Amino acid sequence: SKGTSSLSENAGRKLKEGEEPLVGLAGGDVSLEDAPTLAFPSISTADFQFDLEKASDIIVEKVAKFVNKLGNARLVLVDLSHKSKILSLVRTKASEKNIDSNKFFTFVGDITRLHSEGGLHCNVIANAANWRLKPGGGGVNAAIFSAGGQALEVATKEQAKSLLPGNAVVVPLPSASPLFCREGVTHVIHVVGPNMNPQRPNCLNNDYIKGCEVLQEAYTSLFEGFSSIVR
Ligand code: AR6
Repeated sequence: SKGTSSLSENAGRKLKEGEEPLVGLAGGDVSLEDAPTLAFPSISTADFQFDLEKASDIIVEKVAKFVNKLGNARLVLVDLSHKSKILSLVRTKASEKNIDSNKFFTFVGDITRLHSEGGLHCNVIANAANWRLKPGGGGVNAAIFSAGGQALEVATKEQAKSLLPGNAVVVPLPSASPLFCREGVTHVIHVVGPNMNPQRPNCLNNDYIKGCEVLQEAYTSLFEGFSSIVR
């Protein structure tokens, strides 16, 4: 599948020369790789056509706000290609803000195959969903519902029937789901972002005052949802 051939390039996250593995207070080894990790796609910036500069500002602002409230948990922005514009914008802006790169980093790969193909264990993944919380439709939503199987569809319906833009819903994943067995994903968080695509419902017609507000709310809901799992 797309983009996965290059996963090995950033999959290892080996300790740098001289860097010591973290040792937990309880006496056991607490390696960074076992830290609770949320992998999330850039909400609204593909099918929903949201401006990339504005979206990258919001991602970095919200990550900066939340990353230190999450204990040892990590946040990872994922996209399919090394050429991803949003990943490079966010990387640049995150390093300008001196965000701890152990706690927040970008990763290239299919969000439904991060563990099996990328060697990155993420116990929670976010979905850029549609307001009906329906499978299919393309993009990361189609990929996650397809990888999650019937179990994800059923579990999603138990949590919510629909979702307004700016909101998120946490879905515990049944162990029957292939995403659980194969990738070790225990929760999917569906997020609905602002839509600037006239072909899709609830189009904001380039109203970026409203659009930025809604995208900020979407990331706040996402990170608060993740934090409710981690706690
Ligand atoms: N793994 C990682 N990232 C991905 C993957 C994947 N498998 N697939 C796409 N991306 P989009 P939106 C990236 O269009 O703009 C759906 O049809 C992609 O490159 O999935 O919020 C829903 O049903 C981009 O960076 O979401 C909604 O109707 C990011 O994920 C609508 O699209 C988001 O792209 C939502 O549109």
